[in-house]
Amino acid sequence: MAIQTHDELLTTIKDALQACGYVGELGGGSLQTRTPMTGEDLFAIEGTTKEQATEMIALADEAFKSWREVPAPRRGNVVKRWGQLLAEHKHDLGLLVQIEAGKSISEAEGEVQEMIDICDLALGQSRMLYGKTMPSERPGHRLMETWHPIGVVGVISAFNFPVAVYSWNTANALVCGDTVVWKPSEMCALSALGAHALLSRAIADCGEDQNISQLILGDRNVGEVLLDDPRVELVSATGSTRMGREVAPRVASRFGRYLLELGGNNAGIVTPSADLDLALRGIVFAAAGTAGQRCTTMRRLIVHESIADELVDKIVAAYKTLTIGDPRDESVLVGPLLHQGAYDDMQQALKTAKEQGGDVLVGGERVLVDDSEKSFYVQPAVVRMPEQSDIVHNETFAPILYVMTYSDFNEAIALHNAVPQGLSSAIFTENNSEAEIFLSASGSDCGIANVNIGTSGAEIGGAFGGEKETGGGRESGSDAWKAYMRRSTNTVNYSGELPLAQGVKFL
Ligand code: UN1
Repeated sequence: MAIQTHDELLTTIKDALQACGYVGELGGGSLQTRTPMTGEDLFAIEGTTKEQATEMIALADEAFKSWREVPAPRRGNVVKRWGQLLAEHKHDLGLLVQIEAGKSISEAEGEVQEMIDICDLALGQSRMLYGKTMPSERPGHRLMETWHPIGVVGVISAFNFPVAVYSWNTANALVCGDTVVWKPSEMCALSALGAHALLSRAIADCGEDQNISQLILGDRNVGEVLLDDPRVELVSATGSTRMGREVAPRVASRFGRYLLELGGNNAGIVTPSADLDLALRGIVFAAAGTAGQRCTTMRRLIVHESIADELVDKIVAAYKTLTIGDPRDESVLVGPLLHQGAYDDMQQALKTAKEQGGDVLVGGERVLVDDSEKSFYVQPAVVRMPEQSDIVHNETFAPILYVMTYSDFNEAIALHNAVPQGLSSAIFTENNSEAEIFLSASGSDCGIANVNIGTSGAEIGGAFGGEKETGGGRESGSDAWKAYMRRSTNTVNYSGELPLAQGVKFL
């Protein structure tokens, strides 16, 4: 998209939403949307009240009663169709993501591609909701497990991946026979309208019940309805650790299930044998890409002291070539931060880092784009830190890469694991045993551990999520579907006798 006037931008949004199949009003509502690209307000759309949200849960709960009876491969047709529509409207939805999250068009469309990919995976999964059969200890008995839908799944998603993470949850939940009530970030309500409209079309095209998919728009207050309503069997929430601390006990107190994908503080270790040019590219994309606003962003670099100066010089030089600006300009690699709050957090973290002995090697300063005071662009920062400091234990959702050095490999692993979060991790090495140790039980303690690629940009085929304060949940591929189902263990006796297990005698 070329850089346009504000009015042209509004027209682009209307056209993209219309192309996705959104037929509602844009304007006159209470939920103000805006774009971080210019900091300007967009449309004020209709928000959802708590009463309406509760009604949506009721509708989804009612729809569940028949959706769970629909054969899973037929449920798969809905996500198949959704994937087709997403492919057709990749650019339309990508534009909305770009406008609200400030991503380059390549990254924004990449996000929609993640949606298409998970639809493919979930379609296949709809024929593979496998349960096990185990040998029974009793003659003439069959022991097995079957998987059943659980009910309404509440999905709470964040601004930085406004549609992809929603689709990981939704595609899996739908084929598993659950219904979905989605509360997206209020920062990305327009992208949500587009993604939701495409799913509504897919449901209509397949002749299924529209009530299996519901959309709640608004701030955290309205989202809280999902935490407390006992009809919401699973709450899948993506966001800060602070949010997770609130979600988990509230949902647990009513014995609901939760799936959390919270903060990361992802590190890369670079060992003396590493291919430094490859490491450089992996590090710069992971640390500065998406303006440091991925939960998988690389925030810490732990480099062997013998190569630290060489690698750091290369990183600083590469950072100086990064194009920062309005992401509608296709030569731009680093777009805006979400808002002033994100910018202030970054400045505060840099100040603290300096107080704790940090040396800012590049970046941190604001970049004015079009002389606008309303948007917040920054030069991504690299900060050389002493081995021990508190600030590196915190996740700041901005492009700051803290660099530390090590001399002994075990020390590198200890530094790596010394933070409360545990999402993603990487090692750059050509030494096989270092790579294997990093992936072993005494290596990285994260949910994702990579060799010779950065910490971000995971494919949907693997399970996505992390340990410790990241919350322990797993979404997306592998066997993550099991979180959206309940397991039933079944013993069938066809012996005509009634032998008891463990050889117990009775009557
Ligand atoms: C997120 O930032 O919440 O691995 C999700 C990645 C993307 C998903 C990030 N596939 O960076």
